[in-house]
Amino acid sequence: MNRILPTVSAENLTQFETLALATSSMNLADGHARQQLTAAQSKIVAELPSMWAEAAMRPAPEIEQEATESFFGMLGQHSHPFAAGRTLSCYSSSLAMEILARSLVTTSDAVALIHPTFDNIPDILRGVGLRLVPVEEEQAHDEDLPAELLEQVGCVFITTPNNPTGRVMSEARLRRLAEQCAEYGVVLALDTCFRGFDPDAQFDHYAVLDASGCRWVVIEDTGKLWPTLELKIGWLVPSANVDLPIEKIHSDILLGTSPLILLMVKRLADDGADGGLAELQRTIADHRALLRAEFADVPGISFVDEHARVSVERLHVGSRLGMDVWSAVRSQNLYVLPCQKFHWARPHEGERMLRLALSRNPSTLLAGARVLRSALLDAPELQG
Ligand code: EGV
Repeated sequence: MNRILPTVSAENLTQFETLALATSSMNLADGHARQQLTAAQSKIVAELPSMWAEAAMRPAPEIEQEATESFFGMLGQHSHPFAAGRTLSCYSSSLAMEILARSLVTTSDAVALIHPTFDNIPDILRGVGLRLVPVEEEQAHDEDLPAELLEQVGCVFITTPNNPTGRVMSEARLRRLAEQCAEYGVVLALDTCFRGFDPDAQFDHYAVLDASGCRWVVIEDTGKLWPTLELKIGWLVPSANVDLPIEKIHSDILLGTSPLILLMVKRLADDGADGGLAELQRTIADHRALLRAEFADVPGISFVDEHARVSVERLHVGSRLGMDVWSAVRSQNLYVLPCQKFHWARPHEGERMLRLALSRNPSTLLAGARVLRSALLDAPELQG
């Protein structure tokens, strides 16, 4: 028998994710890393007290340099501009985005934004008063952007790999888009928070962007990779020619990030470069295979993003409504993410999809998958 649940109100995806945190539930909702630490990562965590002493003693800029070199290096981003003082660390990548948004609105009133994508990006950009023009993911990846679009915006904002689709912008495509942005004087902004999961997103983006001559800003993030209890760093990295008040606004908001967290990031990134990142990619691939196998024989169910390697996976629930499935599994204590809000310009396009998190322990993932599977198979109102 279903328990009686209070009616929910969730205004955005993060509020849907918060519901999953509030209970002792199976949480497959948010994209944060909640899997067990690996043995090597546990060892680093066990050394936190001595890292505290080290962080208190050493000059902060030195620690920041080591963290940046290690993290950007692990991800193939060798042409990062730390030496030029342009890798601005933030408490989170959303804060980096907020600083970018506030900077952009001083010189322009509109942004072209990839569609779909995680809804806090459009909400942050709109929050400072920017008008948004959707750029379909297929369009951004397959064709030149139309002149009419580039003439009316101050920035093109692309998430790569995209959340939730996992789609990665190729080097050739990035080069062409950057050339177009250079031609029109438009800032090219990249959110690369999920790049650690996909080797295809690890070519040296900074070399490509610099060669194009365009004005660019990249947002990097440690937040999705390691189960570090929300201890993380987001980086805001502008080009030399960006001509936006980014450093000023960054300094209005923070003096710096924690040298303890930066030291921890350095150690985790060194372990990542030493095989930890490849291990994480294998873990996510295993979890994706486990999930796909569990639904292989459920009628009307399909996985949307065949080639995705990011730590989230979209499930199409056929003719069912995602919110109906969401409610049915919620009554059994399983939380997933309904997808309509990713489609920030046209929510109905996401209304038959759910997003499931893969950065969990396999036992949680399997238990959640079984609840979802029986809900899809058993509930007559949910028949595809
Ligand atoms: C995901 C939420 C916010 C974000 C969750 C996310 N952050 N709202 N500032 O980290 O995919 O679940 O990106």
